[in-house]
Formats: sequence, C-alpha cells, structure tokens
Amino acid sequence: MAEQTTYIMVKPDGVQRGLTEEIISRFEGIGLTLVGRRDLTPDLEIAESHYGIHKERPFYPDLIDFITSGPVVAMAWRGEDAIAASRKLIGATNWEEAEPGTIRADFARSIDHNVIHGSDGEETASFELGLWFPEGLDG
Ligand code: D4T
Repeated sequence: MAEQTTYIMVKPDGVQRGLTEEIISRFEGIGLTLVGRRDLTPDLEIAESHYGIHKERPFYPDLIDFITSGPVVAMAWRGEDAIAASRKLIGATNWEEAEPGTIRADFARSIDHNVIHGSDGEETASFELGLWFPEGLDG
C-alpha cells in the first residue's frame, strides 16, 4: 500500500454540532497525519465545483444550499492507504447502513446532513485537494 493524501471535510452540521475535535481524534487514531486545514464557509463557486458530479441529481440544489450554509473544516490527511482507510472510518453515505463505530453511524441521522465528506478515490482526492487547497499543502 502506498502513501496517499485524501480530502476530508467536516460539513456544516458537524461543525455546528461541535464534532470537529472528535473527528480529528478519530483520524489521528487510525494513524493518519493532518497536512492541511482551512476553516471556511464555502461560496457557491467552490460548492458547485466540488459537487459538480451530482448536478443532475434531484438532491443537488439542497446539497448546494446545505454545504454553503455555514463554516466547514476542509482538511488534508496523509498516510498509508489514506483514501480507503478514511472511507472506512467515515462509514456509508446513508448512516443507517454505516458500520457500527463509524463516524456516520455514531453521529449522522440523515443522508443529506451526514456530518463529513471523504474523497472516494485517487482522482477525486487529487481534484478535491486542488480545489480546496489551491495554494498547496504543508509538507
Ligand atoms: P460525500 O461525497 O459527501 O462524502 O458523500 P458520499 O461520497 O458518501 O456520497 P455521495 O457522493 O453518493 O453523495 C454526495 C452527497 O450528497 C448527499 N446526498 C446523497 C443527499 O443529500 N441525498 C442523497 O439521496 C444522496 C445519495 C450526501 C452526500
């Protein structure tokens, strides 16, 4: 397994509920290293780029409204097999299908407000890291 960097974002519901520090501890707990962090309220442009792939889906307008509704914590986490390891820690999109002990099983209670985002593959990770960290990462 190779070292990877993945894009993780605490969504507005997670930030508003005070879950950021707990989420950071869980990523540290699986041995990943935080190599970038930005706290920001996403504007329409970055939200539409991030979720461009979902443009035709019925939930898209609500998704954009939600992600631009307040501050998020944009993070880059690095380590062995970071992309799959993070997806496992996060759990399934639908919290009712998420494995016990995952972040979504523990904290999410709806599919559209599901606390956290994590890149789903290498291409997505590199696109999302470039989008949210246009000035690059630490180290
Ligand atoms: P993200 O991208 O936020 O990490 O979520 P996932 O990778 O786990 O899930 P996704 O791409 O299928 O969905 C993106 C985003 O859309 C929201 N969503 C999804 C929603 O509001 N209603 C829905 O029915 C679905 C499928 C949640 C995550």
